[in-house]
Amino acid sequence: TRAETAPGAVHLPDWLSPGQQRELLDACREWARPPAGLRTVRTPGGGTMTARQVCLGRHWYPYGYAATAVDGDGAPVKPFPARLDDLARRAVTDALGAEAVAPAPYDIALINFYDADARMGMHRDADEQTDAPVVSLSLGDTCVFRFGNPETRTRPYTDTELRSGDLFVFGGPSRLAYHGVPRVHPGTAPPELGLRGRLNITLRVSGF
Ligand code: MD3
Ligand code: FE
Repeated sequence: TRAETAPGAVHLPDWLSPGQQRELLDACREWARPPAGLRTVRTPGGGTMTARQVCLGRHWYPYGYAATAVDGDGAPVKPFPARLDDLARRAVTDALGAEAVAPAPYDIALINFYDADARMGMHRDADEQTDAPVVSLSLGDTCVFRFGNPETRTRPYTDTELRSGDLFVFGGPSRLAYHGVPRVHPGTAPPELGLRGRLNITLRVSGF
């Protein structure tokens, strides 16, 4: 049930098996522990993101990357495991075909933790190598994912639900589209996962 939301934006529901979801969730819980664990991201305007974040490879700060935490515990970021590069390459191949796989290795993961009230406003991701597709994996509660357009933060956009185990790949003309998460549906995670809330893992090529 591959769905192309826009050119280069491909949704593969249920791409991760229950066993793979469990394995990835356990790994995310480990990565979330200090040092260099779960952080609250501060925006330049003085606000905070409602989704909390763990990074692998580089910490993300609005709007750039750093090898060492510049707030919180100041600890070096956790390494990006090679198996996540393998996972990202398989994901891009399944969604867009082997031609779309970037030559450079995937080397950054941003993991967002959403509770029932967390949201993500409409934004674009342009702090990485933008010719490599972004890979997004969802775990836990279902959310409303809003996919916009490359020109404006506003309409037209398409709302889709992202569920536990879903893969979404954003490449080509969709790589610089505005997108956000206006809502999480609490209590919709697969019960056997034992997760309250939602996790989203994005895999990226830094270009460093
Ligand atoms: C389209 N994450 O980490 S996943 C983000 O669910 C981010 O946590 C959301 O937006 C989340 O930057 C949405 C879907 C997604 C992720 C990255 C993209 C869509 C994207 C990058 C470029 C275009
Ligand atoms: Fe994003």
